[in-house]
Amino acid sequence: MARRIRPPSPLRVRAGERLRVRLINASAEHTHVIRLAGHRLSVTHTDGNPLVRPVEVDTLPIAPSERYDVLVTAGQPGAWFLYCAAPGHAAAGEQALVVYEGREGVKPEAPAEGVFGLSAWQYGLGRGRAVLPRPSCQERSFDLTLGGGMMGSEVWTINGKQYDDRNLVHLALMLLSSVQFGQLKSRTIQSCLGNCTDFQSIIATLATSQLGKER
Ligand SMILES: [Cu+2]
Repeated sequence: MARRIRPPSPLRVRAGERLRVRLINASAEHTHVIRLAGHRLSVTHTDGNPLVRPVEVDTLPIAPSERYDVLVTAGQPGAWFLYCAAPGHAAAGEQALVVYEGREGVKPEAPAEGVFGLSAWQYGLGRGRAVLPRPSCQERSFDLTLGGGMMGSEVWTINGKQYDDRNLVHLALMLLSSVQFGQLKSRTIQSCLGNCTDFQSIIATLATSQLGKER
């Protein structure tokens, strides 16, 4: 923790309400372990993508840049801390008081460090829900062999070929599209583009379709 932060004003809730809480870890390097004392967190979305079904946990570790949506049922009238259970974090200010209407005078339990005995979110617990339409055309597979970087060279290649800046934009679109059209495997992108015969035409076609033009 670089410095102590000032806790925000108490969050007011009403008994029986269902709250949607959107959490973003905007730090560069800390995983924060979020907990609302006395309540379970029902994880519904990861990075904005819906899960097949919500996952109920006591704590939610959030890595840098991750986003989560959770639902909380306000069924424990009182005053509770929403806080980070990572050692030292709540004491450094990562805490907000959640107060039920009519329970303003209640003294909350102090935030407890650690997650011993508590269930924690982990990636294996959730499965993403398909939100995009299934491809209507024939599936094809393309093997893309990546080179460079950790492979020992500063020259980044795909199937031994370099791409200029313009193509990098197309490549980014293609990687986005690969999520839409199939599964991005370690070195294989499955695509449904029936007329593509080589990598260059995949990029061009996907870029076109991503931009909403007729293909
Ligand atoms: Cu933290």
